[in-house]
Amino acid sequence: MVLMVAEEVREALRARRPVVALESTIIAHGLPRPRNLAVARELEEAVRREGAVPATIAVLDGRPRVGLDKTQLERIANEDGIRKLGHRDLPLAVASGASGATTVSATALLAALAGIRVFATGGLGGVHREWTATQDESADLGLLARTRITVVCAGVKSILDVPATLQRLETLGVAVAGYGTERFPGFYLSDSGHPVDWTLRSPEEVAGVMRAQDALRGPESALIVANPVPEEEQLDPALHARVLAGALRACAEEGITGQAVTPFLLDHLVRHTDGASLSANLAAVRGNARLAGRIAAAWAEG
Ligand code: PSU
Ligand code: MN
Repeated sequence: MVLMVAEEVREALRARRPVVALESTIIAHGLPRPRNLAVARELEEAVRREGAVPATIAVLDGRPRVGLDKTQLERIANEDGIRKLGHRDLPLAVASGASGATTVSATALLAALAGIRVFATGGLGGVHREWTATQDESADLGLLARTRITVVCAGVKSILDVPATLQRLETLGVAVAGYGTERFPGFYLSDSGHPVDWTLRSPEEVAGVMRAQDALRGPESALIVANPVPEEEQLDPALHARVLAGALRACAEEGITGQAVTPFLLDHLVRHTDGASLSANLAAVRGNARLAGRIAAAWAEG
């Protein structure tokens, strides 16, 4: 098979021990160097502390890899020219021997192919503001509508049109639950200002929903577990609103489009909040990795 699954991950899957998939776009394109490599390692460590095996996913020299060793993780963090790969890019990268970091859509697809059921990320992609002009909606949403995976995230990135994204998830039939909250989290913020219809309060409850998904044999869609960043670690909402407005303006003025939009906005926020957005982002991802580890453990129990 074209998929290269690391030995440790393969062993864990065979023995039905908990495994958590981690994406690599956040490392290559979502966080500044050299902090990104430290974060990549820290996320794997957070998963391990919950008793699960981490599987960071990327494509290196045309080979999709599920679980990276030390050198491979360093390449994703530091190599120039690492591409950003959505799921549609995978065959192109494989056939041409390219190297790239995988977004939520590509990571979820490869994780599911490898037999991994739980996946942690920061914030999902979604419907961008200005959608009527650009039609920019992340491929994450469509892929999650047809992939049986549980994604632990801090909601969708707050640079997006959050209510439009929630509506798209409803239309696409993707299950969404708040974790310990009745509010949909806002990535850098604990509360996006929008409610969720369902709340789950323990890893066992999440695993119960996953089992019900399988028992119902409905469409092979995902479960989104929206886990808020703790309030004391969130970005100041007033600062967030102000800097985001500037970021969106700069994006339009500089004519940034397509795949470059998300990395541009995230980077603008880091630079204009004196790193505060980075701290909030890291707190969110860390919490998600931890929770995903616990969910994977509850899932493996059953
Ligand atoms: N979450 C983060 N940082 C990121 C991303 C998510 O905290 O960089 C990435 C994910 O890989 C997600 C991608 O799939 O951004 C969405 O990009 P786009 O809007 O171009 O689909
Ligand atoms: Mn996009």
